Amino acid sequence: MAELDLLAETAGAEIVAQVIQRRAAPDPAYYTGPGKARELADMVLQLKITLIIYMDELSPSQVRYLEQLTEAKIVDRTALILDIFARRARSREGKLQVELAQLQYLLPRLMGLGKQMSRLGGGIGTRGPGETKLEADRRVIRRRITVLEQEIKDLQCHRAIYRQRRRRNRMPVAGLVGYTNAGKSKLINALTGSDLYTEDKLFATLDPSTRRGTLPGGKFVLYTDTVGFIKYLPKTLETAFKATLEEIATADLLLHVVDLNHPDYENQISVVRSHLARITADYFTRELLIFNKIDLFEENIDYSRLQRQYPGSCFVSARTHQGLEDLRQMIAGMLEWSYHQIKIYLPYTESALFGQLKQFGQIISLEYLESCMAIETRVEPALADKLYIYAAPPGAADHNTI
Ligand SMILES: Nc1nc2c(ncn2[C@@H]2O[C@H](COP(=O)(O)OP(=O)(O)OP(=O)(O)O)[C@@H](O)[C@H]2O)c(=O)[nH]1
Ligand SMILES: [Mg+2]
Repeated sequence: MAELDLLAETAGAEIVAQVIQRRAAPDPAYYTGPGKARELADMVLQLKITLIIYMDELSPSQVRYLEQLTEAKIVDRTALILDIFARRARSREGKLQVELAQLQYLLPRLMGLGKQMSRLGGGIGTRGPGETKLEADRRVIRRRITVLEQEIKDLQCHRAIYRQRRRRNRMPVAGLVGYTNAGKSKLINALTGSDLYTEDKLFATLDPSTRRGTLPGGKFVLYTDTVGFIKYLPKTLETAFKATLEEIATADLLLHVVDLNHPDYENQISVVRSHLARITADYFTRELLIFNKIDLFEENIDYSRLQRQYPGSCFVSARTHQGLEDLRQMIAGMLEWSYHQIKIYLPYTESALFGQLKQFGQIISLEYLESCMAIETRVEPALADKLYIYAAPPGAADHNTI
């Protein structure tokens, strides 16, 4: 319920009352029991309430019955989140994704209305007067959905090309993931001196953006910001934003930012992990858990207990920059682990590849031979793939070729 408050505030609502009812199952007509619904109607009058937000998804007929009874606007949590996303969307892709999610939310609700109307509207075997129009509406919506899906796919192809170009540059990528409002954007700002938008409300970031930072030893890393997670993310939004999150499927490292000051942070960790484990198979091998906002604690934090519970995690404040040097060390360390140590015999003609090696790899030994350089090096997997063809000394490879 506290989170629902925050969502409502983010959407610009002012909260005047909260109502909770314990029930074995939702009432088919009023969601709460009819008695409780009438109580709500009284509250609407007394407190001049204009909007009621429900925690669960409501059926179209529940919305209609409740609107009739209370004369307030009825919204469920999914509609609320969709509304926030619609306000926040900035990029073309973000806007298209939100529109797609909204239409997918709307479509089955129109269907529901259609059935209702045809029953009201006509005699046996005739169509209700509203029905033909609704049919047309549905067709328009379906067509729009197809168009949106295609446009989103095109934009994603475009982004994949950029991603490949970045990969060709051999810069390792760290994706920032986490619950909404954990401080992902602020942490990127702290690490790179950028100015990404941050706010103490939910879903400040919708679009992925990337900034370059430096690691100890002078190597570069790219940090990619992503949309935050929330418990019970509406299905339509999950599908719409899945592709955006796939950006991080190719990241070398996933920095999972946690708001340590949030009363429910443990639960938030599980929510994020279960979402991500579904998106990327080897999530846990690439996760670095970062507890943020440690500046908000007046007494000492029991770091050793948290370290035991979450081994390999680290503690920072994106606000005061406390712990950032340790974090950079850990990022560099984790990127090293995934590095391959190989020995290659690189022809002098491969100067471009040698350039990449010097810039992005670590050269352990280098020997100038007659026709090539013998190099022992540590490089990230993608570059190692390119270098493996030079793993055999010149001449030796010929015997193996068929
Ligand atoms: N005190 C304190 N506040 C922080 C810290 N890091 C972030 N915040 C605040 O927490 C709020 C959320 O920060 P963001 O960086 O917008 O969080 P986010 O994870 O990007 O959130 P979304 O994009 O909305 O999912 C902002 O008001 C920040 O100023 C921190 O280390 N200490
Ligand atoms: Mg953000």
